[in-house]
Amino acid sequence: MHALNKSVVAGAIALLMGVAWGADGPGDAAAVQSGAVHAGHRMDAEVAPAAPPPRIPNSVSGDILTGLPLAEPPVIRSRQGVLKVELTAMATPVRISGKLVNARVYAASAYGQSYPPAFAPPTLVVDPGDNLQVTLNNQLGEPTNLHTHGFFVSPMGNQDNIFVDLPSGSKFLYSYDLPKGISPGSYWYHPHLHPLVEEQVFGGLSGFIYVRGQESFLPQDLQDIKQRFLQLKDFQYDGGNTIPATNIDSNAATHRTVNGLVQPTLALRAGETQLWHLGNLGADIWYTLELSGLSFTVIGEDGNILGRPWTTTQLLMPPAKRFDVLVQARTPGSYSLLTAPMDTGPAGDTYPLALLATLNVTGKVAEPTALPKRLKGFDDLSDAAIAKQRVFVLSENQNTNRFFINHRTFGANRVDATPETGTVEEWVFQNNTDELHPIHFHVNDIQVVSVNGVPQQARSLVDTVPIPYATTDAAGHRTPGEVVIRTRFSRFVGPYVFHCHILAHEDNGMMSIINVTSPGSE
Ligand SMILES: [Cu+2]
Repeated sequence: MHALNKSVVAGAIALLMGVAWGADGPGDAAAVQSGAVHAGHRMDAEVAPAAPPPRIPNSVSGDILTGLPLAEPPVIRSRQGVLKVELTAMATPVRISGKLVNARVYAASAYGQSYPPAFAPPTLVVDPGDNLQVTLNNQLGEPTNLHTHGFFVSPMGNQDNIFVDLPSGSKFLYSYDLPKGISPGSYWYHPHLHPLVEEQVFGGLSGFIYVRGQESFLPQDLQDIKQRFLQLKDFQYDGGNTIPATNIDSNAATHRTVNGLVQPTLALRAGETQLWHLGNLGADIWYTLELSGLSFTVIGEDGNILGRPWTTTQLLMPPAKRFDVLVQARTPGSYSLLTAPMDTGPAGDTYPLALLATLNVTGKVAEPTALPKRLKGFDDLSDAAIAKQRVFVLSENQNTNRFFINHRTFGANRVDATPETGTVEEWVFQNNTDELHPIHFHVNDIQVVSVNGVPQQARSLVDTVPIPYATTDAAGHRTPGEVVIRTRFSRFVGPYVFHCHILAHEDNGMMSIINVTSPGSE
């Protein structure tokens, strides 16, 4: 439990409503909520572009270097419709922003080139319809496997099968057949072997996958837009300079990194537009991104192109969330990419303000290009016939550190639902705990229908959605947080999971298996 700050908690709820799911005028709502959460440090950068970076409450050790130029993780691209790469998971010392720590990370090799083990491993870039072949070489000293987060592929065999259990010292070939219709956007890879997921991702095992094609939805003069992949991950280390693998405290002081660097610098020309692929690729903690009042124009979420872009000055990113955003500035100066103070509920974490990176806008004042108003439609399930409604209640026991869906922890041999292909179901999530839980759905993305009874106008499908925590009114009446989602079980059969993506919660029980069958089959 952590001290309850009512105003901040109220702000966090408002933030969720306004930023993540605002039905109308998300830009305005976000601006208002931004002020509500932490009135005082939000500033209008167009007026005061050279405001000094905020004071950083996290202690930064002397041997961690800050202010380095942002490095981009190497990119490995598919060739003639195939990408072949070997990822070696290993426990090894790596430098994170100059600091040598014992981490658990991927090295890679592809097309005769090798990529050293790194906290920010290579980005795998493919096209819709490609075949992605990943040989996972496990040198971790414990079992692991691989999940391609957000992929619309089969959950069986050697595709996105999180039931693979690869012993240390062995290799496994994954071969993912991407549908031609998979949405361009940001996906990611990470281990998914229960119950070792938190320690392996926290150790550094996560990287981006990018499906090309977002540019085709942008106007002609943005076809050659500069793109950046920004991996948001944090690290802690013990007295032996080792990232902890047990008793990880997501609420402890931590070092937030961008592409494995603490507070790097990056540049943008005044008037230029850049496309940033932002991913919270860490294990447990959240980000509330701001850029000194500059706007993020969101064109993609969780690997989905939006119907229409939306603009906000604040982006809430639970673990696993990806946003593809256009960034532009007209006035030169120094801007701070930061995560604003937030908490995840009375039983959750409290995060202080932290500077993530400094954006230097160079050149002379220049008007940026106009951004598109429309992008692409999506499979809107608002009027779909609902084959079945299911209710999932989230609860937890703080004393035993166990987390439940419908009062049960994960059962590796238990199937909790058997939807049929070709149907749409409506699922009600009721959060009876005192903290947020971001629920992630494998294989089939979902549409958010309502949040705490308020209907939502979806911008796209998503694969991760935060479920608000329970509230108690003055009379002591407790109301669970509630999110209603819909999902279409389009074509892939087989068992897969949905779970909380705070990986400590997943490892401690908050995960459930569903088995999709085709009608008439057993
Ligand atoms: Cu959770």
